[in-house]
Amino acid sequence: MPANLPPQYHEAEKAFRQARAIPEKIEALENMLAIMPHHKGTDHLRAELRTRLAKLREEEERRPSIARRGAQFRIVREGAGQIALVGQANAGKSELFASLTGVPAKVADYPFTTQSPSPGMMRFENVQFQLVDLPAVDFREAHSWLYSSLRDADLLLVVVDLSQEPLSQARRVEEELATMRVRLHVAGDAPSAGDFQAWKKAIIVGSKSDVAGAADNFQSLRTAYGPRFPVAAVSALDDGSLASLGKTIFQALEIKRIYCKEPGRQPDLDQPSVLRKDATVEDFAESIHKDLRQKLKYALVWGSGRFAGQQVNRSYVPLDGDIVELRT
Ligand SMILES: Nc1nc2c(ncn2[C@@H]2O[C@H](COP(=O)(O)OP(=O)(O)OP(=O)(O)O)[C@@H](O)[C@H]2O)c(=O)[nH]1
Ligand SMILES: [Mg+2]
Repeated sequence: MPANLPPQYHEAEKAFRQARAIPEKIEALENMLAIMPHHKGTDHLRAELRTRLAKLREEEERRPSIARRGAQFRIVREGAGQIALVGQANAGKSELFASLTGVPAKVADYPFTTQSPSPGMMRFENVQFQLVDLPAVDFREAHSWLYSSLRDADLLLVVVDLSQEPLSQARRVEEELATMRVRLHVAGDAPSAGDFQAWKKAIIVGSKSDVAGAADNFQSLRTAYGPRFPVAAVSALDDGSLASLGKTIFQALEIKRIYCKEPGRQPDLDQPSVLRKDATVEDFAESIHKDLRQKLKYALVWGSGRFAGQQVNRSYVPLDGDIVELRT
């Protein structure tokens, strides 16, 4: 192994080692080749990587086309979080997606209606989330690229149909996720190594709450899953249920909105910075400009402070909705 490879190369190599699906492996190898400097010392390694890449591309060509479409399905993230819809066929994912985003989606009462991912933006107050409608989790042909969509998401909406027995559906979803080495992350559980490659925060969503029997089914869903996950009931026909899902999503993403105030000016309340819930004033400063973390001396806070405009230090953790004036 040539010694003088840049650190980015080792990162790309790590991504290659962790990649499971062929398109991901190909992408990681391409990155490694792009990063590797051209000189005598790297000739041998370069040739070796090219051979591996050619083999993977051949293998990829031989796979059925639905499995291969993954590479062209990569979704560019937008907004305050990317949220993937996961569930069995006919669970109501696409109907929910269309109701929440306004993006038309094919909805039908036969299984495997959705065959490719579709992104759409959903508004909650003054933030936007990106929802990704996906094929059914038991659509095995799509597993190779479905895995990447799930891994990229910040949060999963596990959709189960309240017109059917919901617990067996939820369990089936967990089983299918496990075959892709994705596991639902329970609050308070420390992600550990082991067989799972992705631990994902999740909301369990009971869909079609307008149908007969839905209330009883929701009750058993909440009893079984409520202690470990946020559980919500929704119907495409009930706007209130859709609106309250927005809040549940915001909370599950563990984010907050911070408004920036310039000295002597009014804060801009339309454009919050969206940060992790535990972010400090100095994290906020860095999100505004990379040099600001260094230059920051103190900040003034309106909202969570004991009084308006209270002076706080760089490690202060502001709350959702706080206004912060940075002083350098
Ligand atoms: N009553 C009622 N029916 C719904 C609701 N949401 C979806 N449905 C019906 O459930 C069926 C399946 O809906 P889809 O949204 O296509 O389900 P899906 O989970 O996207 O299914 P696949 O794409 O096959 O994985 C359709 O017949 C919908 O009309 C709802 O809120 N209430
Ligand atoms: Mg669908």
